[in-house]
Amino acid sequence: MATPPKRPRGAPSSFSRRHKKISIEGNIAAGKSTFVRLLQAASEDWEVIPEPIGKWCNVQNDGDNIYQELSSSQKSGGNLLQMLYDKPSRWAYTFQSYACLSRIRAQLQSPSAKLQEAENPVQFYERSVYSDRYVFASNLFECDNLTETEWSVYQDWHTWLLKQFESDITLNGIIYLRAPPQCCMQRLLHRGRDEEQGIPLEYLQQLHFKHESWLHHRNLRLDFDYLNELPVLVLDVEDDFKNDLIKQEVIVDKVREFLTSL
Ligand code: UDP
Ligand code: D5M
Ligand code: MG
Repeated sequence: MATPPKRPRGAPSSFSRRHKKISIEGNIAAGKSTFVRLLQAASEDWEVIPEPIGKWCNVQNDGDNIYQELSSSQKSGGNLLQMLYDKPSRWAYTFQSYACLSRIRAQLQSPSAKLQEAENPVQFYERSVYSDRYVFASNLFECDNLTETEWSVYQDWHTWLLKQFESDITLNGIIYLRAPPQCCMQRLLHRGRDEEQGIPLEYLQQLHFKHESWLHHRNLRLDFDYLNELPVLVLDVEDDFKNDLIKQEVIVDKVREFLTSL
């Protein structure tokens, strides 16, 4: 049997050359999860890495003492998302460290065997370590929910950590699901996630402004040079697409066209 040709050390594998990584960005309840479910069903070559929200709502105590300083209700709940919304100035930093850890961990998992065999494999991430920082953490800092020191420490380790995992997490493109904050508010209320029921419209407006500046106007200063040049597909999703098969087809076609252009 012929031996396969040896790949030089450090050279990318055939899979990593074919493999594309796309982040789906957008405001809370814009429709990202609905959108990625649509993509998952549209092609055998496409795989979705969902946002690890389950982990944030149910932080497990694996070690002995990690909850020592928490009250008994926090010990039993371990719902970091709820804690963030109840008391952002206390929990913003903890939330950001856990969000980043859980996203990197999810992104480092090996692609499924099926994806590795695919001709044009694509992984779609629901949000990214970049929205954590340039949308959420940055906004929490501007609203005084992260101190100057916490923001500096966060930015320092975030930059360093991402550089360590650069080759595994670097994106090939971003799809921005754009919707007015009022539309997101309606969808948020309709979804009815308990932790989010007290979110004011103003919070969605702040996050919208951050997304717009990063992905629409593209005038945000970013610490990772490649992000400034990264192709972005903007999809307006104010009109319902969940229950409209024609719109879904149009959207999937736009995604295919975008992927071909990368
Ligand atoms: N939704 C909808 N029409 C759409 C997109 C979403 O009614 O075209 C609903 C969806 O069923 C859910 C809510 O809006 O109840 C938020 O959507 P999703 O969870 O997908 O948003 P995400 O927070 O993931 O962006
Ligand atoms: O919702 C995910 C939920 O998690 C929503 O309430 C926003 C929140 N979230 C996600 N990432 C962050 C960061 N980095 N900081 C603060 N809050 C965050 P969905 O919109 O369904 O993805
Ligand atoms: Mg979602």
